[in-house]
Amino acid sequence: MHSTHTIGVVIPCYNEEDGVRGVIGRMPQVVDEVVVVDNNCTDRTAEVAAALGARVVAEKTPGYGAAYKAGLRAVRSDLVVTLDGDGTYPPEEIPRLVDILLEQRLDFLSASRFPLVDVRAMDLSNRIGNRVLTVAAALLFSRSIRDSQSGMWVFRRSVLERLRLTSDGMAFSEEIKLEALLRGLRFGEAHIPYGARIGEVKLQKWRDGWNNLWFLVRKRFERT
Ligand SMILES: Nc1nc2c(ncn2[C@@H]2O[C@H](COP(=O)(O)OP(=O)(O)O)[C@@H](O)[C@H]2O)c(=O)[nH]1
Ligand SMILES: [Mg+2]
Repeated sequence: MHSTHTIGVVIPCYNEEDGVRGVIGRMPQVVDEVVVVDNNCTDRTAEVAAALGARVVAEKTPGYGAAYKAGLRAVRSDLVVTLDGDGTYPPEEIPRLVDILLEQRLDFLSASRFPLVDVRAMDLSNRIGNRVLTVAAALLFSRSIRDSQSGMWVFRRSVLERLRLTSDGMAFSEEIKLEALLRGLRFGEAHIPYGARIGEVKLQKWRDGWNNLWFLVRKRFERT
């Protein structure tokens, strides 16, 4: 709870039993609600999350976007925060990011990982891929986003009904930011430290990278 606003965190998980334990353990006091999406996990993610007090929502459709759509339907708090179940995004920064959202009267705040505080947190090919996608988004949509692929956002839950969110895959991350910008929401970015991952990487960089680029092109020319 921050002043009069309740805060809910949504964490999409595909086999993140070790990561999610750490992430929930790092949640600051201001957080009222933690929703963990169990995206067909075959490990103990759901049990671990429930034992630590999270509400676990099961989503059978595989993919990062599908997991988020289920989590965003389930969360009830006034302000929604998202992050990965792998320990890379800092839960400790939630109070500061919420302050920025409220003080600057924003609707949607995206946490930017760049410039990287710890270069070991992201390998070179991922850094290049991120750059390519960010430049492509800027050229196609004439909007500049410093970190188009960031998975940590803070927004008012009430804005969700204004966003058209379609992607079931990794493109969900760029989609939600572009939707926020294109629908005229008050959008901002704030820098956060990004750390190395706990557990196995789920991103399939070539496949997901191409899909995300293709998604941007399609979205650009589908626009009405
Ligand atoms: N890639 C992927 N991630 C998923 C899926 N379902 C849930 N997730 C979660 O989404 C988050 C992002 O995945 P991650 O491997 O950390 O990708 P990265 O942060 O872009 O390198 C993690 O918490 C995953 O466990 C899925 O089907 N695919
Ligand atoms: Mg991650």
